[in-house]
Amino acid sequence: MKILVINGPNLNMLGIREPDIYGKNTYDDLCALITDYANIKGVEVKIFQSNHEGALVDEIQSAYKNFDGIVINPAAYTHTSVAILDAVKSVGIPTVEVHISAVETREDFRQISYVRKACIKTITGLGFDGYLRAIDTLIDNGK
Ligand code: CA2
Repeated sequence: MKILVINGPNLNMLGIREPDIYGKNTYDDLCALITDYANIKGVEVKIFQSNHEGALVDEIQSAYKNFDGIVINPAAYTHTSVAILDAVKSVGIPTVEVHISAVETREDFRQISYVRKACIKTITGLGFDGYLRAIDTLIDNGK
């Protein structure tokens, strides 16, 4: 099984500020956690991060026929991007939405998620472990 993990803007800044919301671990720590877990589970994983909406759309499109599942944290684009929603719909690949923080307990503008409409599951508030639970969800979904 091949899983594409997509991270949106500013997630590469994890651990630098706002540790109370996102924890004190870095983006490199997150990538290592995901890679190690994928190895244990015997799945292939590619991790992609961009601050650019179009680059995220391009990456989702490139998954078509190449990946069996997508884990996506579109970060701020969660709350604004119809383009990312349409891209996920267009490839028809089972996709899980992840947020490190409990977005449902935060500001009003974080209550909208466009991509959620195209996702089989949403995981919030579990910190970095949310990505691992998303991988579990995709593995179970593929059985
Ligand atoms: O909780 C999440 O995973 C978010 O997707 C993270 C986004 C935020 O815009 C979403 O509403 C929820 C933010 C990405 C990281 O932003 C940073 C802010 C300060 C310091 C480091 C990273």
